[in-house]
Amino acid sequence: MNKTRSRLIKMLHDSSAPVSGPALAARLDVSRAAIWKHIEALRDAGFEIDSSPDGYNVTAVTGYNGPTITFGLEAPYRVEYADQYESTNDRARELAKMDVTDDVAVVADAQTGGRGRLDRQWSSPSGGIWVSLLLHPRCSPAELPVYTFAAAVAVVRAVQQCGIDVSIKWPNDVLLSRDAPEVDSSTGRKLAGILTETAGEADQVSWLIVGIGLNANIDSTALPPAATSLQSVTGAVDRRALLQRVLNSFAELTNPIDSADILDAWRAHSTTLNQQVRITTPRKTIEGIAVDIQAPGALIVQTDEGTETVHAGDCEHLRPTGNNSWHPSQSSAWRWKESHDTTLLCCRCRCRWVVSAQAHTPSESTSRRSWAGFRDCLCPGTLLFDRYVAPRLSERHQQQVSLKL
Ligand code: BT5
Repeated sequence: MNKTRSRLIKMLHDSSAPVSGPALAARLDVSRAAIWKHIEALRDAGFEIDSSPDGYNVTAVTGYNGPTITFGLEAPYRVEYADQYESTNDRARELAKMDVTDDVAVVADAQTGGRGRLDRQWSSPSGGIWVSLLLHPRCSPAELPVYTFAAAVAVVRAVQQCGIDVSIKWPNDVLLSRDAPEVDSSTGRKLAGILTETAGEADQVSWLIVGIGLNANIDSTALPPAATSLQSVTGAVDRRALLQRVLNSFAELTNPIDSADILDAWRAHSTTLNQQVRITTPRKTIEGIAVDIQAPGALIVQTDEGTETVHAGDCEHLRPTGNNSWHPSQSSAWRWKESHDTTLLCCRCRCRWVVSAQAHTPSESTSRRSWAGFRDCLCPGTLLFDRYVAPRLSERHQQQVSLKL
């Protein structure tokens, strides 16, 4: 966008009251006729600008393009937008090869050759969020998987603000949660995927591209059978605001990067941990229980033969484990019901807890619904959990209890 126009829209954004044409003209050092022309151009780009005797003010932003995505974006990325790219990852790669040194968010309304991992096709009709971030982190390639994890967490946080329950399947899929009310067995659950690419030396990355595909305003019949879209689940969403939330959240997680925090956030949103999984890698297939992730992005799988550390592969969830293994970062991942004794296996320190049905509910009537979201394992001797008692599900009382066993 031309400089005067972006200063003009910023002035309108920053002001809580309407700003008059003469005031804008004076501050931008242009004529009133020029201000009027800029206002018309901004309206064409999708800024709803009201004009009254007091002046101009922005009432809504409906367009999806470079200027509207930049407007109000907190994340420090320059936005490059086109209605169509073959692949935003490919465009970001072109920029990297042109020695572009700033961090850029390449955004398209549609992609004609969107790619998944291993060059799989990624269906990208108009209406989705197709974005690739060109970044220049100071780290070695070995540390990069954590950026993929950060992108998945950013997508989850942004989508959850639309009131939709989603979770992460290792390594990079964002799925509609199995028990979300919108899920029915006839539709797919994959809402988003992430493709990370890089180049550099063994000890220093030159550039990193984090490509995010999020099925926003698309009818899911236009997508592969395993996929779903926000539009099919909740109706059309404000795609610009959603993209900004993804970018802001990703920037917050990665500037500066804190791998331990990102892994903890990933664990908290994971649907893979505690599942019986089958991982297919180019060399072998591994089956077992996914018990944890480890920096920079490996999945730890407990098999009959021992523990396997898997760095890459395709992951299939087979069935819930039934053995009540639980990771302390997943505070609500496993729920204890009061009617029977339960054995818990903590994935962090591998300690085992037997939680007795009578241990802490002697006075509760068993007809009340009560369960626990486990909060932390303070080994040795204490397990912390939040206890919820709900005569009706809308009434939750939260209590933190220490159990010494
Ligand atoms: C991924 O690969 O999930 C990474 C997808 C990354 C796409 C973004 S969009 C912006 C940027 N530009 C690009 O060109 N790519 C990135 P993978 O885990 O390999 O999953 C691919 C599989 O997902 C395909 O084989 C299909 O089965 C399925 N699939 C294809 N299109 C889909 C869609 N729109 N939604 C959900 N699943 C899809």
